[in-house]
Parts: sequence; structure tokens; C-alpha cells
Amino acid sequence: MNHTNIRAIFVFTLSSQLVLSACGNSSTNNIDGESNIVGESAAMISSDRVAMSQVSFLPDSEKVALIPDIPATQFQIVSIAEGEVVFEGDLTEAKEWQVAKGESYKVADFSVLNSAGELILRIDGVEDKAFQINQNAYDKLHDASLKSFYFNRASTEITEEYGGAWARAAGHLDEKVNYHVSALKGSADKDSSNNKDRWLIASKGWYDAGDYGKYVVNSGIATYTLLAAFQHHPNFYQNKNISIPESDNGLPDLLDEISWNLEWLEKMQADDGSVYHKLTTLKWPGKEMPHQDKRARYVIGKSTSAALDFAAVMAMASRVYGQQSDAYLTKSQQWLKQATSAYQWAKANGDLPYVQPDDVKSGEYGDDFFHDEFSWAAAELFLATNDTKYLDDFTQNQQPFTVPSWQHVSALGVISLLAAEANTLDEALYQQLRKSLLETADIYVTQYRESAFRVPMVADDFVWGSNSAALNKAIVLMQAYRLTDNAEYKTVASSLMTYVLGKNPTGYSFVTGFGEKPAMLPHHRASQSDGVSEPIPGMLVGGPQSGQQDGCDYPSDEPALSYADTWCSYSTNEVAINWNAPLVYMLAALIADQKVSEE
Ligand SMILES: [Ca+2]
Ligand SMILES: [Ca+2]
Repeated sequence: MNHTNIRAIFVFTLSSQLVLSACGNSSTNNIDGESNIVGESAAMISSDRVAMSQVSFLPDSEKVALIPDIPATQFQIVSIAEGEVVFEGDLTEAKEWQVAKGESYKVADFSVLNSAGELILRIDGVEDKAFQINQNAYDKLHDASLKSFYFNRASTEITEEYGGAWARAAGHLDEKVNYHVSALKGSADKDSSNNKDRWLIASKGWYDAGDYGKYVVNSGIATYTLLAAFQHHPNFYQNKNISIPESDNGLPDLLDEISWNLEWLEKMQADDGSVYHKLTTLKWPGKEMPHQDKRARYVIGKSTSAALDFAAVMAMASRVYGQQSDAYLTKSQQWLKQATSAYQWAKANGDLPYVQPDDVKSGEYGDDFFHDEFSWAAAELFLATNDTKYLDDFTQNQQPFTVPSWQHVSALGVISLLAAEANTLDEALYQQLRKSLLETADIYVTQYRESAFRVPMVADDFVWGSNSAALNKAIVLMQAYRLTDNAEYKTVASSLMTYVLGKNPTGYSFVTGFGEKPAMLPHHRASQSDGVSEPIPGMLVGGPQSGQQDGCDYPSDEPALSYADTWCSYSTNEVAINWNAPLVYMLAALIADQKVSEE
């Protein structure tokens, strides 16, 4: 590349002594005595411009750093304790990432290093970059990412004992929720005892995102993902204590946390089996704390998608909690009954999309394609009941495998069926599902190999909430790993975790409270109005995408660069339960499935 050659000639004219004194950093002395080729000018490139995970690596994780285009062709990893080079490798040719055009990067790949240690990435012309490989690298991060759900609990005070600096008063008790007229249409509710005073008790639940609404559809995939985290890693969660009010009750804290949402969700069903679409104010709340939002709250609308997502989650919850403890036996039976009636209602009302009423301005979560929801709910009901009529429904509604999202849920049922005992399924169906998942995972592996940034993300993934697309792809890759034991799937899955933690061209860690430069101003009302400068930790922001629907200022229009760490940027810097849930899942998976090499 001409560009590189010209720069190389230019820097060769500099004296290495001059360079050394100019930057005052002895690290430019190559340990192996190779020539000092330095980048751009006498000034070293700041280590801030090296894009890599800002949180320590797990020993068996992918470990890659992206270096701005400089003449150096090699890199070294130096052990701080031993003071010597433990690994040397070649930098790749500089390339542009198709979704972040404007700057080329070279790749330093040191994934083969798999022993714990404190290390330095050393490259001529670049300031030294210290990092760690550590078996416990993700422990605190995992606990914080799960605990962020506790911080987003509606209807309860967050005490100092559990909330520390982020203690706050209770908000949104939701003991007297109004029925919006859209929630009564075509409903048998009007005469039911549940509704005799024209209001509903629907306490608890998690705030959905930066606002204070509670939405059944988005709760669907978020709750599913956390239930799957438990179900796929039961030993990891059995004694996991994250310091919440239920930490001493003898039941896993993850299930305690999920219960908080399920106990709200179960209230969102009307007597005829139908499910209200959401519980929100009519307009967005202000930038204020939960207890300051005194606006009236309503259950609004009904939809096929809400009923099916509800059916899927309640069936899955019935199974997971029922297997866990007798303490949940009554709840487990109740949830299965509710799941069944919601499913029956959806079959009789199979094409009822949510339509936003004129006087409602809260989030829509609108969808008009329900085969994927049918297939997911049918899969979960089959697993909860073993009744093959649901399996027939699953097969009839099955859709192509897509990246899981609140709107596209076809993958969720497939993941549940494949994670269950293989012998509950007909062998031909099992093999067909396995094949469709593995083919998808193989596409992601190819994307990883072809990506200049070593991230299996393409233009289509940079949607609103792109970070959740990243981590949901990682979940699919982890299923491929579980099915095949092929470590490459896990390596590529871990590359998406290092991506959100800093191996990206924005310079940010997208998880609050973690990394050298984490998002500080998430679009999260409590974090922006509690008077604490640090946001609640462990929250994943939505991530870059070039829609810029909020009209805020962005540094670039490139999909992977269009990100702003500002309150204004709800299109890239909001938080949401369906984005945090795959973060929790993936951290649990990467911690629990570690194959640690003993020294
Ligand atoms: Ca507990
Ligand atoms: Ca759908």
C-alpha cells in the first residue's frame, strides 16, 4: 500500500534517539533489538487509540487489539512480573472495516496466550498498553449486569444496604392502574371482578429501558434470556449471591430477580386469556426519579404478540421454577395455566397487531408477523407439557433462523428445544433444528474471519440496539459450541463480548462502570437525575447505528462509529432490559464454560 510506504520512508529519517527522548518512554526499546520504526511523527500513538477490551480477558477468550495504521509489522506481549517477552506476533495488513470507513487498522491477535498474568502489549510507535488475563475477569461485571435489573425494579425502594450510592425511593407502585379504552375493546373484562372498580393492581416488574414503562413484548425476550441463562448454567447460579433483598432466602438470586418481573407479568392477563400490550403513562415521563413521576398509568392495548410472548415466558418459567424447588410448585402450576389460556386466546385472535392509540406516546413494540411468536410459544408449551399438539404447531409456524430480537423470536424456541434433552424430540426434527442453528453460527464465524475488526457484525446488525444484536449472535454461537464442543464457536462468541467492552472503533466500553472509558451518560432517567455522577453500573447501552433518529450530534455517519455518549442520544445510548439480558447470559456462559489450562 503506497500510503504505508510513504509513511515508512518518512519515519526512517527520524533518529531513534530523538524519538525516545521526545516521548520519554523507554518502551520503544525493542527487547529483541529490532529497528525502531515509529508511527506518524515523533509523537507516539497514544495507547487510547488501541481498540481492545477495556476489561481483563478470560484465559480462553479471544484476545485481539486493533492498532491504527502504523509502519510497525510486529507486536510483542511482555510479562510485567518476568520483565520478558512471552509472545511475539505479526500485525496484519491495515484494513478498513466496512461499517467504520475512514481509518484502517492492523490486528494484533494474541488469543493463544491463555495463562493468567499482568501483561503489556508493545508495538513500535505506540504507547505501551497494559492488560490482564484473569480467570475471574468477568465476575464483578456479571454480578453488576444482573444487579442492574434490581436497580430497575418498579414499585420498591432501593435501600442503601443493597443499592449503595444509588439508593432511591420507591416509585410506580402500580396498585391502581387505569384501563385505557384500547385495553377494553373486545374483552370480557368489563364484568370481571378483576375490573369491578375499573382499575388493576399490576405492581413490580422492571422498568423497560430509559423510561418507566413496562412492556409485555420486550419483557418476553428479556425474561426468556435470563431464564435460559439459569437453565443452561444451573451450577453457576445455584449459590450466586448478588446482594439483593432475597439473597438469604435459600433460592438462587437470579430466580428471585426474574420473579420480580414474573409477578408483574402474571397480572397483565385478562380473564379471557388475552394479555395487555403494555403498562405506561400516556406520555413519556420527564428526566426525573421514579418517585417523582406521578402521572397516571394505564394498561394499554392487546395484541397477538403480547399474548404469545406471555405464553412462551410463562410456560418456560413454569418449567424452570417447577424443577428448581417445591417452594414454587403453586406458582409453577398457575403460570402454566396462564400460559395455556394466553396461547388459546392467541389462536382465536391470531392476527391482532398492536395499534398505538392517538393519545398514547410511549413505546410501541409493534409487530404484525406472528408465526415466529407462535413457533416460540408452541415450543415452550411443548417442553412444559410434553403435549405433541404444540410440537405440531411449532413445526407449522417455524421460520428461518434469525438474530433474536423482541420482534423476531423464531430462534428462541429452537434454542429451547435444542437445549432440552434430545430424546424429547423426534430425531429428524432435532437434526433439522441443529442443522439450521449450526448453519447460522457458521455464517457468523465467516463474518468474523472476514471482518477487518474481527467482529462478526455486518451492516444489517447495526440496528437500534446493535449491541444486543452482537450479544444475541454470541448466544447463538454459544449454542453451537454446546452442540458441537468446537472451541472456535466460543472464541467467536467471546469476540462479541470483547467488542462491547472496547474492541470497537468508538473508543468506548459500552457497559457502564466497566473499562477505562465506559459510557457515562446513558439515556436512563434514574442515572441522569439521582445526583450521582457515576451511572448505575452494569448497564449495556444500545450501541452505534447510523439512524440518528434523535437528531443529536454524532462524530460520524458510519454505522459502527455513529455513537454518542450523551443523554440526548436515545438512539445509541439508551439502556434496555432486552439488551442487558444477553449481556448477563453471555457473561455467565463465558465464566461457567471456561476450560482453564492449569499451569
Ligand atoms: Ca436468593
Ligand atoms: Ca414477530
